Amino acid sequence: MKPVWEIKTEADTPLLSQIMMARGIKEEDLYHTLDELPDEALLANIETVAERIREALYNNEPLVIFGHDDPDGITSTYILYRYLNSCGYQKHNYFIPNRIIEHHGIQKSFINFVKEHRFPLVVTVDNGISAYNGVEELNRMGCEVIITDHHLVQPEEIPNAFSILNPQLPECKYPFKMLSGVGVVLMLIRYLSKLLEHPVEPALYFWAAIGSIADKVPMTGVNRILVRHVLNNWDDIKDYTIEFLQRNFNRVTGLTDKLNFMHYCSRLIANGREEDGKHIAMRFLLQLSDEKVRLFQLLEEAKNAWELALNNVFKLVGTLLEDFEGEAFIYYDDEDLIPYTLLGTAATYVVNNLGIPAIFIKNRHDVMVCEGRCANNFNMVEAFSFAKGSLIQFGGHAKAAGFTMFPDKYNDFIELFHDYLRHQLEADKMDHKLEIDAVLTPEKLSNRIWYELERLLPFGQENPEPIVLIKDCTIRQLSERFSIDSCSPKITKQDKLDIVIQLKNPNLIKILDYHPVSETQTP
Ligand SMILES: [Mn+2]
Repeated sequence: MKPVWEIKTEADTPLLSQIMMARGIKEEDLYHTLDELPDEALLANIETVAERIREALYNNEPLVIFGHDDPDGITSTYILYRYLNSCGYQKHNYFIPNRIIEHHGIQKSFINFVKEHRFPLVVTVDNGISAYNGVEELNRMGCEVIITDHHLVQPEEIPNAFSILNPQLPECKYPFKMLSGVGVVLMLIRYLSKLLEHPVEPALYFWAAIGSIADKVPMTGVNRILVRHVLNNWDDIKDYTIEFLQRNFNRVTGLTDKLNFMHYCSRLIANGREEDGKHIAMRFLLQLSDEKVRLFQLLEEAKNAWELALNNVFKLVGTLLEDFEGEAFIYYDDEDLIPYTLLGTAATYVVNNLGIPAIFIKNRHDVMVCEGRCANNFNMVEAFSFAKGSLIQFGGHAKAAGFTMFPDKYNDFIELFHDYLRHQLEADKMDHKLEIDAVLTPEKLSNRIWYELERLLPFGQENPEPIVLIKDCTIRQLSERFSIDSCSPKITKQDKLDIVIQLKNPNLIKILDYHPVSETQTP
């Protein structure tokens, strides 16, 4: 279905002001600083959580941070671990579960780890809110559990934890709900720093920004303030790992370079799963000796292998999408073509290309696992919740969620999912709108325009890269100035068209849609 173009701007003003007008961004929105962050005390239970951690510190009581093996989970674990280090505490440990070996959340290996080391206290980061059974088991062993998480709360299955820190809790008054896992941990650390009168190192903001970017949280509100704070105070960050990594990266000067470097960091720590709660990225981050070089090489190799696997998945999904028509994309990987850890990425690829909800299902051990992704016009958690009668466990965010299910429930699930989809489609008819931020003539195009827009950085969810209508233009004109992503083969290079592009970086654009010149209606 062809989208309807919605031009929300007045042409003939500078590009930046066109975009700001279209998005309702005011000048002052671009200048918020840490001083304007909401008071962390507004997070429900933060006092209970912080006091319990202080008690552990003062009594030199062992505790273990239970993380998650993605960049959000790694940075969450790392900044809390490092903050406790900086307080002079020595009884803290960490455990990063391995999703290749075990299902998501608190599983046998972690229970055994806690049993073996007799930890009286667990702090989960970036997970835990759906670990009802895991928390029960830890409680039975006499272990107290503090949950810090940012995933959606299922009110009928809230774990019996000692306390829970999650902006998604219904009783939570914190005004910004879309923090990443590491964002929640950072707010806890900021609160602790007042309680303990011990400062937060600037580098912790850098790692919190890395986790937030990687987790694709909306780049608005608190998240935007965090990332902008890091970009604007780059030189104040003293961090051995960042200096080490910058030596292995191109020169970092402008804002765009800095963000590219941050994306690189997040990709680097996206790999490194090991067994028994260890993780190469965690070991790399914590390592100060020469061993750091070797761990870095291991991470680089893992990153390269991962990028290769990713490309293969994109190729595969690309062929699946050729000539696909439908309101949702459901794929059962019965031939085991997509690694489990790339299911979510495969689904994201579909959403980016077709704009429809996508779910990828495959067998894993003795159950089926699924990752679902969607755009703003759908809610994946709600869809799974609708079908929960056929699921073992589900959780996540509106736009990114997952579940496990017994294989004999597959048909039931598919039927329920379709029911939900049909309701949803009837409810809002999913009108396809393409919101255009600015209108330009081809003469105004150059690689420099990106830099005029750097004040809008970082781009991300809810602050996407600018979408610009280029009037009366040929593909040839565009390709003289930019590399072009996903150019439809049906367009000939010389035809005069009105083309909607998205600026992806200084030299790369993506073509989103086009009309013959006569068909575009302008306000
Ligand atoms: Mn997360």
